[in-house]
Amino acid sequence: MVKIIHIDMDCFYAQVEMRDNPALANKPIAVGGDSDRRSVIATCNYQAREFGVRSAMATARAKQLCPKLVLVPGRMSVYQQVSVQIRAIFAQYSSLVEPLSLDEAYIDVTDCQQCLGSATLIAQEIRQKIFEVTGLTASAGIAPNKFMAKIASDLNKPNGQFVITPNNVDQFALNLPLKKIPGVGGVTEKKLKALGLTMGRDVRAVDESFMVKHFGKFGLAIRERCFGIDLRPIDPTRIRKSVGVEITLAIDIDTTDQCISMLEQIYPELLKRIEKADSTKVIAKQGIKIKFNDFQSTTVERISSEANYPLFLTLLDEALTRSKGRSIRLIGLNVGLHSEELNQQSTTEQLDLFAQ
Ligand code: DCP
Ligand code: MG
Repeated sequence: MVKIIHIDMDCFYAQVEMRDNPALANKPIAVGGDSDRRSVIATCNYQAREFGVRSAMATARAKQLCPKLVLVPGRMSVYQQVSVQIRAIFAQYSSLVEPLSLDEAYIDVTDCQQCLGSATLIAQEIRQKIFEVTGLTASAGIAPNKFMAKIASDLNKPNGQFVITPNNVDQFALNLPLKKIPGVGGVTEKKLKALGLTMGRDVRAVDESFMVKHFGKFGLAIRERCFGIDLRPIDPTRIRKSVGVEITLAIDIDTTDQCISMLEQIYPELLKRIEKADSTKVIAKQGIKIKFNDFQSTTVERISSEANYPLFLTLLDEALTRSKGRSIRLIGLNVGLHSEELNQQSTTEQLDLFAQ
């Protein structure tokens, strides 16, 4: 039986800032841009969350919700150092480690002999070591597959862990709120709800073709999850080769102007993600992706050494010539990063603007 641990640091950037400046520890804080009206926060500590402040929220809005919020500028190089430290700890338990971001990773401990082979005890020990080495707390999820481990790591946050045993998988999947499935954002959640689907058990009651009709291939993945199935293996070679932002639209759109207004919304987020991406790589190309209302996608790319906005507009024009009367349900922008390493995959994070 496969044993997966998902580790996720608690309010990561904020916790690092509190560690390094104890004066912040008892105040609601957020890490991110301040004054600029367009800036957003990266994350916030748990005190701030009590006021409803959240990751990716506009700073202005966060300040409204929590007027005493202390804004701290981010220090990416420090977060990167911590990330190296925690990855070194994961490596003591398994060679099958798949980092998802600086503060998060899957670890396959199926063959790990330490702690009598108990994944629960291994997770505890890893969290203990993280605390000893970095002074920071992490939470863990332990489950027979990736998606359940990821959901589980949130259930006893902060500084806790949650186990889903093989015996509990079925029950957990039946009672799973669909919005907890990684990849299901606000738009998909609303659409599921409109179809009468909110829990795992609801999806089990409809057949595959229904899910494909409404959600394309992703519908099949959702349905699998509702049966507790996730066959994706841990991929230790997965390294980001591109950085992207996608937005699934609440309502399909048709005109170039509507598309441009969407680009204006997601372009700043793309720039932010590029800034955070692996600084050892350089931009080699930029691309646009459009998904039409029949779920067909098209992409247009050009060689480029930056995320050039006017060039994105040109690429948009080119992509739209392929619409043949179809409306548009998703737009994405991305840049390809150049590196010597082989065998890489790209990831595009879903930006769900309507979820906030
Ligand atoms: N982050 C970001 N922008 C986002 C989300 C996250 O810059 N939209 C950064 C800041 C976070 C870090 O990535 O500290 C890790 O993201 P998580 O989603 O794990 O969030 P936190 O670790 O902050 O909080 P939690 O305790 O809920 O995991
Ligand atoms: Mg985290």
